[in-house]
Amino acid sequence: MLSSGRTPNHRLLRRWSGVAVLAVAASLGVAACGGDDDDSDTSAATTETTETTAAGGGGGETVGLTATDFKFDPDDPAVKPGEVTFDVTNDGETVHNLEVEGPGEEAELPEDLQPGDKGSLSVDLSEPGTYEFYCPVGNHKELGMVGEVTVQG
Ligand SMILES: [Cu+2]
Repeated sequence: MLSSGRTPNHRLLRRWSGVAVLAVAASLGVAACGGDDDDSDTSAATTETTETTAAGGGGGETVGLTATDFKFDPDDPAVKPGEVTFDVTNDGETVHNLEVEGPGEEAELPEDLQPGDKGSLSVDLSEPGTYEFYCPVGNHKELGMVGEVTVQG
């Protein structure tokens, strides 16, 4: 009776110790990440974490765009259909924004980007085709801040 009762108990203990090791490893990993964020500057790290989460949930792609005076780089990105997130960095010396003419809607950043600022704009590009994007500030579009995103079929 006693020995038949021991075996399951041992198995249970082993399982629990395995869980405990995993839990410790997980908390160490979290602690390490938190320390990094505190030390270095990082709005960039924080932003990336958020975006990764969002992209994973929606399954959409992320396009990195740099805005300068006066163009976007790249100006001809290609993506798969879906919810596309444009991460815009203003590397210019004046205010910029991003407006995307999607298939059913046009979208732009709620606030213009000051020099050095970054912004994220998500647009529903679930239909294949080519869609124009540009900077809606002043005459920046005429100055060359215009591009085309291709949604592959
Ligand atoms: Cu602009």
